[in-house]
Amino acid sequence: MLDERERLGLLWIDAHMDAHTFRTSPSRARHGMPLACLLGHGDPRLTRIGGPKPKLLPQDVCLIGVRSYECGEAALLDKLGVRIYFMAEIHRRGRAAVFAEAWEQVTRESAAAGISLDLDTLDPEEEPGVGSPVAGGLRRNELAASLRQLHGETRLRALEVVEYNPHADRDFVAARAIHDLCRSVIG
Ligand SMILES: [Mn+2]
Repeated sequence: MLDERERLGLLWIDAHMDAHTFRTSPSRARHGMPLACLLGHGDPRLTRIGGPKPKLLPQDVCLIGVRSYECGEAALLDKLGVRIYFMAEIHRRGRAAVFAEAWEQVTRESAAAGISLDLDTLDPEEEPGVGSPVAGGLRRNELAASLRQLHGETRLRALEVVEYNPHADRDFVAARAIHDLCRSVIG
């Protein structure tokens, strides 16, 4: 079990859950497994990277923007009690309320937290150059506004942006969007 000083929170912003194990994944694709691994579930060759303990506790993790998933991974997160904000809830309650509540959850008991941002969270109309586009996502300016809410937040220690595909990008439009999104938090 992780002690308090070791605990890190994670805001997982993604159209997908990425919470499969080899037992549940139809495709067995490793890129659908990182969140399960971070929570200590899956193949030990993956879960033990960086040491034998789980890297994250379920109560320190929130998913935001999910709208495409399979039942095996949903069942794992449900069993663990990980809070998931599906797009439907974001539309119903408002983006600002959801982000504020999720950030409060991931920092409630942890020393610090990070954000993993998958660009496929964004609506493919605005962000077509991702590996697994799913309709019905967040608008770029909405996401930027949410990240701006965290500007100056000292417990935010890391931000990763994943799924940028330079081959699908035209005239650096998506690259500039990523730059702007990062600047809205750390600029
Ligand atoms: Mn994704």
